[in-house]
Amino acid sequence: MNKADIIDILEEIVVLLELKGDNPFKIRAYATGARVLETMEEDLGAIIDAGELGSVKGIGSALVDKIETLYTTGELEYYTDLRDSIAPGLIEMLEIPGLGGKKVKKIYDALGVESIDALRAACEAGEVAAIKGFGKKSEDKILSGIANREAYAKRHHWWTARAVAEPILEGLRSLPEVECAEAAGSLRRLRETVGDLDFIAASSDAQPIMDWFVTQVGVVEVTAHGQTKSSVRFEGGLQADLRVVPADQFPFALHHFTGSKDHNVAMRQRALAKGYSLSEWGLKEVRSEELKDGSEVEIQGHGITSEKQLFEFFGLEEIAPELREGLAEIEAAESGKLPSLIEPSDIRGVFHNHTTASDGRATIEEMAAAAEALGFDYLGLADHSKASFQANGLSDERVLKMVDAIRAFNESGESSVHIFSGIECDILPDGSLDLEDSTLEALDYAVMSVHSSFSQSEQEMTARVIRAIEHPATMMLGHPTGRILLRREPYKIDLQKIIDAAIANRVIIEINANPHRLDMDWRLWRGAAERGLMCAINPDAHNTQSLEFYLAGVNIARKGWLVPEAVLNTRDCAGVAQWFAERR
Ligand code: DGT
Ligand code: CA
Ligand code: CA
Ligand code: ZN
Repeated sequence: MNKADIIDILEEIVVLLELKGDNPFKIRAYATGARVLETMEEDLGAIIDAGELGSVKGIGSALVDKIETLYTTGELEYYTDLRDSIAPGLIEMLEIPGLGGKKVKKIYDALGVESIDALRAACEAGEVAAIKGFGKKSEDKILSGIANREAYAKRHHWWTARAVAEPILEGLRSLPEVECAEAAGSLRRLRETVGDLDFIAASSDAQPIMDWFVTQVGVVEVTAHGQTKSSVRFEGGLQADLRVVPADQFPFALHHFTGSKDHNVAMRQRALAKGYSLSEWGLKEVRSEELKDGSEVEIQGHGITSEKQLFEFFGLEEIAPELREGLAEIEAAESGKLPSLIEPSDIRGVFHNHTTASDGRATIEEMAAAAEALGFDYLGLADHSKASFQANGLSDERVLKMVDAIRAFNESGESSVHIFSGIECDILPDGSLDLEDSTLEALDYAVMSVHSSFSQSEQEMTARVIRAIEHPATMMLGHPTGRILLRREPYKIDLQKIIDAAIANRVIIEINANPHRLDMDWRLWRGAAERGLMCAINPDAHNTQSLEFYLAGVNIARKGWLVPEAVLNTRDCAGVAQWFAERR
């Protein structure tokens, strides 16, 4: 097991021990151990191999064994036993925003509630507000957390859904009976969250495909097993439908089940205006004389073998699935005005990533190597600033040291990737910045983000962020609504005013490409870019693997109709350096 996963388990042990009300010294030992591992620069494997883990400061004797066991076997009986010793309902409660181990324990001790349903009932009866240390406000927060959790439980992050869909799709395509197969629906439209998966396959022999589908690894329930349609549920709750159609229907079925519903409605209207009824099976001419005498009109494919031909049949350019949201894409396709969307290969580097200097898990060297492996020309490192103390944010002094370290790295010639030195500087509650102007000036660029006082009024929050945007050192605005998809609602903010201020001050707004954020939302990008807003795709990576999130960011940029020119990451290293320099 790698270091990052070991840290996750140690941190989970902390929460579980808190929940049990275990000895505070023991709890602190695990918390300290996790933090020490996080900031450890040496290779964990090398230390373990040398038998030196026990002499690392902050790693107590009880932890040495456990970390070594996790490292070598990937498992830890102590941890699984601990988890099993706690009622599953209590562990579920930890998923409610704002409820950690200590609070869940307080509630349990006071009221004996052991499930989310019981917790909701207790909140509704005002019993939680009466517990010492809680109040009406935290009770309301728990209630809305439960409500959101239920609404959210039905959907899944795109990134997770794709990981489930990919092996199924590959498997389908490799079956001898399958001519072609595609994942349709919201997954194909690159929506930020996915309700269920919709697979379409072309074949004249559906039964073996159905039988294969319902016996896949990860299927925990088969909800339908028909001749041409089956439905299953995977571990983790995601459901999937598979439909098998004859090859000549495939483009029509694929188009129909890709949706969106609004897009389909608009396409059908267009078809009707041209004398056809369009469905998932094909096209039917609408001839009034035949309809009158009651004779059947045949459904035909009109020689259409691809979605491209289907669009062409109706005088349209091919519309990329991610644009099919019923937002005037058909009008644009009719007049040849669809954008040449940005593609993953346009991305030359990314900004806003973290290192071990704050709460990231990889060093400058490791991040640069990972960026190089992705084929990037440059990498922006933007660790947290000091107000984000829980993330080990950097003081002015530490920022300047980091600038030196990055300069030394660049001069060492160790990597073909150029590092831009940045910061993710906190926007304080009054809109002032967390670092001195002189510190900010020493950097190549600065991303400004809100990480505190989320409950300000819309007016306060909007004024706060605009004040930060107007600061001359601000080059990018980070995750402008703070939303965590399926978990935390955006804070209240007037984004149209923010967009206007960003354009007026030549500030870039990021697409935070973490699959749990995807903030700013794709729905706003088309209009904003038309008005001149520049975008940066920022994975907000806290480890080397997460640099890959840039792909989720490109998805959102495409959904937002963005062309390469609107995105800073498509410029080469010199172009980016020039953009930063001109902004000074
Ligand atoms: P999801 O699963 O909630 O993330 O979203 P979708 O878009 O995947 O929706 P889903 O799975 O219910 O249906 C897949 C597609 O099938 C949908 O995007 C459009 C098409 N479709 C489903 N129901 C209807 C309908 O009642 N009318 C029309 N025109 N199309 C439909
Ligand atoms: Ca779906
Ligand atoms: Ca579906
Ligand atoms: Zn942030």
